[in-house]
Amino acid sequence: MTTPKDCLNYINGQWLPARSKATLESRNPADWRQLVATFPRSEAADVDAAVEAARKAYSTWRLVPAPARADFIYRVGELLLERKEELAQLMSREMGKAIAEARGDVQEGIDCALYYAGEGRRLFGQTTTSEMPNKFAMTVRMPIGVCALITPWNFPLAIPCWKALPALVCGNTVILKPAGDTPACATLLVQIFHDAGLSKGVINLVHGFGSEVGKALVEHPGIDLVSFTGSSETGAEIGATCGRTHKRVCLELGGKNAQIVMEDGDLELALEGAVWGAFGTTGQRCTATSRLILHRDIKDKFTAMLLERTAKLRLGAGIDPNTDLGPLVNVAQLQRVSGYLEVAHVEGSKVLIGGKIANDGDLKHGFFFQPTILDNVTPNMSIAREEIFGPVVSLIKVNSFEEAIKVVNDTPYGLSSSVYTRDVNRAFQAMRDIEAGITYINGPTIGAEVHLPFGGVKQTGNGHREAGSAALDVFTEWKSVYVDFSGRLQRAQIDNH
Ligand code: UN1
Repeated sequence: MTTPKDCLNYINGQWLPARSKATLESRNPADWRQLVATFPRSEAADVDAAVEAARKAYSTWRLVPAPARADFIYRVGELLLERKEELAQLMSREMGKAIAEARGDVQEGIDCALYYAGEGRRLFGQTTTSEMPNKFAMTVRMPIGVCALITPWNFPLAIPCWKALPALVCGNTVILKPAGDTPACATLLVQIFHDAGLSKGVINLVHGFGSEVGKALVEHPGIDLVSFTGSSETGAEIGATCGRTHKRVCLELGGKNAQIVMEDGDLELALEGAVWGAFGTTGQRCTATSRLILHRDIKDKFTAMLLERTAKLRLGAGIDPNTDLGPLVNVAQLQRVSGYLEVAHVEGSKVLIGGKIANDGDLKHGFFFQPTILDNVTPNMSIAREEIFGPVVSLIKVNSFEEAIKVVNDTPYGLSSSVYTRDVNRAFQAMRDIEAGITYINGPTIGAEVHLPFGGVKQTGNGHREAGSAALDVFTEWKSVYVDFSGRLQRAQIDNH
């Protein structure tokens, strides 16, 4: 198969247009004149068909032994590996990230496939004692049913894999609703599931707008679970609807991640981390570093080092191996980031470098924004509290380690965090006191690995974790099973007291 150009929905094992036949376009954010793909603008009727297929498939897929389900997952991993370069190139064209990072995104999907393929032979429960004689007790994981997976554009391969692979190995069936900015990546991923031989209806793909397809999925009575990664505003709406309709819901929302650099830290190392954390993926990661909390003794020196390095970063199409920063994903994101620069100005912070749309020469047909450093930022400013999702980092000066921790925690979010220090006592204090789902010691805020739980506290989520064995708790229900082999009625709490 060649790279998809006219993407379709995948429902009950068939590639289909939207019932209405309406289509939308996916364009290259580095040069919006290039059309990457067209894709269906689906509606509630398409969602109904996908839910019907997934419900039907669930009745047989849940009975397939988990190691046999895992064989398909393993095959998906092999095919992702075979097509890694093709996927990475497509991703880089479709959403703009630098090609090395696009390869990393695909690799994260491969890692996930190998991890969850192994899970097919674990899915451990517990055996335990019973308070009654001749009675056996154990717990088993049960699949939940039909899962709607609503995924973002910033990790077009890794995030659908984080969600779909554990869902499937646990015996659920899936409907994927990918972001409208990355339909071609999602289509190629689902093509790989198809090629792996998954039976019809086990995975389905419905393209379209969140306000149409996403909404129809979340409201649909045939959906048992919604897993969503995206903005806190949309997450709040999804959570409310799922609460009303009694669906399990897993939300991965915003972040306002910080890196602390203490006066005893290795400044060169902290610099590498800050540049990678703030400007990797053009700042479009939930885990991106958007605040640098700098101890007063090193602030001036570290700022000078950071400026020198930032000035050397090269903007360009992600597909060009010399590019450090690709474009923002679309014009709305460009406007959002520009809007935050206006806010930064009004709030009284100072632009040390960048701060503008970049549109010289080859960049003029893309959605590029200069890597930006803001100084004189205080923790109460909205640029220090709200997620920007672009290449903008705020510098905040602190006088002590205690103050640094307080500032890190002073946002509504709690996804990732980092501290650079050589003091082991401070490191352990940070691990204990930072309110976040992820804390790095002497590493940047980005770079989570698939076998550890991923997610955050406070408004970053709703208490669930993706990836690792924690994802199994999202995609299964526990059942407690008692087997009484005494041959008589035994009344717990009564006959033994
Ligand atoms: C995200 O930004 O939504 O830890 C996911 C990281 C990546 C995943 C980011 N492995 O930065």
